[in-house]
Amino acid sequence: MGVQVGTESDWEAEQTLNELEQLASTAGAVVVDRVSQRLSKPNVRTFIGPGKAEEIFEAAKNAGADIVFFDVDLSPSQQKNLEDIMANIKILDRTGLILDIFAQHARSAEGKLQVELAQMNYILPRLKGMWGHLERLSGGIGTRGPTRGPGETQLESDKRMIRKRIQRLTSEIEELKKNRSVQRQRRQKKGIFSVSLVGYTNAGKSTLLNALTGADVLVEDKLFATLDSTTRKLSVDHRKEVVLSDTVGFIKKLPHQLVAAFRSTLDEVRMADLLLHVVDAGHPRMEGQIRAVEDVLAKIEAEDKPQILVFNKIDLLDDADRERLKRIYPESVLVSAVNRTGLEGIQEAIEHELRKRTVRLHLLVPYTKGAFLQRLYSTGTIISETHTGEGTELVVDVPEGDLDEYAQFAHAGS
Ligand SMILES: Nc1nc2c(ncn2[C@@H]2O[C@H](COP(=O)(O)OP(=O)(O)OP(=O)(O)O)[C@@H](O)[C@H]2O)c(=O)[nH]1
Ligand SMILES: [Mg+2]
Repeated sequence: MGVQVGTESDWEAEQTLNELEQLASTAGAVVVDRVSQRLSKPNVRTFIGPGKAEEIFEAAKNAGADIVFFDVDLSPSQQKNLEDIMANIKILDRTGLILDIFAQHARSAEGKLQVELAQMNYILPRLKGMWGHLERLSGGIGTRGPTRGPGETQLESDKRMIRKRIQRLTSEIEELKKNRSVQRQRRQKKGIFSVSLVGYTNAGKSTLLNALTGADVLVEDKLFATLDSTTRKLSVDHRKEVVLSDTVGFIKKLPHQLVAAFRSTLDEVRMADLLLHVVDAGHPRMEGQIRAVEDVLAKIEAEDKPQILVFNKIDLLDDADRERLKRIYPESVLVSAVNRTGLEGIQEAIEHELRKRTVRLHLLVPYTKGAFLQRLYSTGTIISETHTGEGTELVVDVPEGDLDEYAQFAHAGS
């Protein structure tokens, strides 16, 4: 069930419904029918109009459907009201569906904890609806008054249990997060430069990690194939060690429960020195996907990181499309991760980024080393310069990569 709210175009609505269908089949469902409705504003009780809900119920029954997926976020009461209308049919909203996929794909201990935390936070406000069902089934009259029915007592104790579980999960995740940040600090201390792959789900991040580093991360034509981060060494032409990390993909309206629960995984992105934003250049909603990724980056406070835009899957484009991309995004790199073409462009872009990093040095250059001084003028930025009896004393910002060369002239007093 797709809903076009406000000014969303038919094309846009069609594309988002396609994405919902892809999410549904990734979760293991077989889609038998698609319906959409245009709304100026959502109905408070049922989101879509109640008449439309009846209509969908009929269609779903006739098609033998078990579930109706809604491409919006339903409030707990809207979900319950819809379930009341559509007896024996499960109602799942976009967030519920994405959570289900995450639950199926979580492999690592940390991933599983994070998914469960997100699920618990999703379920908590929805418990009432679940118990409401049972109450009405088991009698009805009299259970709704000021006296507490058995369902309500059960509800209270379930809520307590879930809250406890949430606390427990939060502290276990916190524990793992500490380990992760120790590892990260070790890398930082060693001066390792860390690059993170980010991008819309299915853009080809894992394929690119594999192509660039020889890693063996699972690649699938499925949404959210990767949930855990993998970090591998990347060889670039620079004295600094560089690592590349792959992690969970983003999606339009990534559920906030997941963003919150995946904080520690997403820290990898937040702490990176450079982001490679991988884009599926062959996707019809490419621009919308770029925006969605930027939205998520803003949510995790990583929007100001240095970023290289990498257009992947260019094997699916013709020459005109490629030229158009280059024109609109002149700073970008065009690659095909499966065909391993254009990868040197990524290496160069990373090297370029590394060269931009400078360190401030205090040097004393003897007058006999005129050529060296010339080189300093051309590659470094002179902050101050004085001529002394022993030579030229300089404070200068030089590229990190050239550090070794200058070591011999380090000023004794610095
Ligand atoms: N044609 C084409 N397909 C590609 C290319 N790179 C990746 N793919 C395909 O795109 C699909 C997704 O690739 P992944 O590497 O799993 O994408 P991902 O970004 O890691 O996706 P998630 O982990 O699910 O978020 C797979 O079917 C890949 O084979 C490419 O350069 N060209
Ligand atoms: Mg992946």
